[in-house]
Amino acid sequence: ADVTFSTWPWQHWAKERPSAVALSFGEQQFSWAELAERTDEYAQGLVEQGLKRDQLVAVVAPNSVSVIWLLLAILRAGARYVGLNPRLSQQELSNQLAQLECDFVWYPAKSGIALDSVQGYEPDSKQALPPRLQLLPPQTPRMVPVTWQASRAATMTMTSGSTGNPKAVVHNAQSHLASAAGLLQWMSFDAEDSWLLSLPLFHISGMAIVWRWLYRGAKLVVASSQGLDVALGKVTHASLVPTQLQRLLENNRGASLSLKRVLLGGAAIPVSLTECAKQAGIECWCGYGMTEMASTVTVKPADGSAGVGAVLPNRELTLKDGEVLVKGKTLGMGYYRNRTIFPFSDQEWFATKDLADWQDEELFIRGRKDNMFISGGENIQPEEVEKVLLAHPAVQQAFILPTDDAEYGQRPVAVLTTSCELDKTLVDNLTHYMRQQVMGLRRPVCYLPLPDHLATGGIKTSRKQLALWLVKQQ
Ligand code: 4YB
Repeated sequence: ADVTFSTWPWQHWAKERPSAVALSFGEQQFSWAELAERTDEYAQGLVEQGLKRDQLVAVVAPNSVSVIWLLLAILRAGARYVGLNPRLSQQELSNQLAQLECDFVWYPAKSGIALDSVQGYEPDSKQALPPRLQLLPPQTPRMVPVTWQASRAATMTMTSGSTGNPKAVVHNAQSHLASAAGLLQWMSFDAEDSWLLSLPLFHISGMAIVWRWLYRGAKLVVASSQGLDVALGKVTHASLVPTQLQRLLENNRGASLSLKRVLLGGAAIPVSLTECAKQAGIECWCGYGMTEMASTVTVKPADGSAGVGAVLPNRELTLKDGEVLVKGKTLGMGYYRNRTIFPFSDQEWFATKDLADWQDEELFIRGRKDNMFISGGENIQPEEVEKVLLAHPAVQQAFILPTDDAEYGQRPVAVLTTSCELDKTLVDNLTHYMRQQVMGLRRPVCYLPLPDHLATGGIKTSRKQLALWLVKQQ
């Protein structure tokens, strides 16, 4: 059965295992006792700066140890945490801050973020820049009177989907902990193990790492300036998106890794990738999940097939006309807009827009409903064609996008990253290969290299950005 906490999880562990290492950052280490004490201090520091219960703090930063202190201290103060991507343009950032009506903002001193200069943020205007918080110990220590309540709104996590404006998904501690508990029933993560904060805390995949750590009372490792590759050599667990694992295997050929387990997700996971990892001694788990469900929904140990396994405890999943519907204890409280939490439209099931089917008790994701397009009357599901491209030995990443065409309505274009230059020889080779693999209208009419600025934008390449870029190429 799931563990339930009668106090803040860190206080629980400070009592149970006070001297066990909770948090590690470069040479610095904090025990659970120290962690609980510091969290209280930072929470008092925030309260002294005016932070009140149920207020919202935006943290605009890459992962760091400060971001962990902020998350814990904000929760401890009874307030709410929202992480924003520090790579957003100033304009995007100001839009998100305004849309969320944040009460406070935090960003690191040397971040290059200069919110004061953002247009639309004039003093005294309705969209005034939220005051900047600092992470400081209190001047006059006294208790923060907020008590642990797992059902109160705790975090907001932005999700963009593939189209439209980003939405803020609200979760309470209960659903995060239910997500952690269910996953850890299947994937072992013991108190002696350590999970690297290998994905950004402003994305659900990073947020979920923190709650698994809090749930288990294990160790969280935050990468120091030496970077993720070095840190990966010192942990037992990590969460990675497929392209990260691919890069890791390329850079670290044969190097010894202490990694016991890697949880993969966020995008289609090529079988060739998990097979490669296996040869390097890394046990991969293939997951399928989403922000609204506090990360992983289905999972399996990698086994050479392209499925994403079965439904974890604390989640329910069904298919309706091929679309994945989900619900359960891990479903968030709703989307946040106008200082209000709007429960997901259909109270019962949340429609994911993902298309899938079952094969022998295992879920196979076929692609997103909203990515599908029509060429000469033929339905093209981009992900289906991408899978074939990814099976070609020279292809590392593949995106199929529609381009407008007078005769066919739309036609597929392939945008790729490849292990060698995408020159005429490779294009001819791919054209020949695709002719054997897929039927006429589904074959790409042209092959383009993925531009760098879109390949490294963050954790997921945005199809929307890619489509905008593609229009400019024609
Ligand atoms: C997929 C997909 C898959 C998601 N095949 N499409 O802790 C984890 O579960 C984790 C570990 C490592 C890396 C990522 C994760 C995640 O949480 C990923 C969750 C996520 O991507 N959330 S999202 O809101 O940003 O996007 C959700 C969408 O991503 C889904 O609706 C799918 O369309 C797609 N997706 N896993 C194919 N295995």
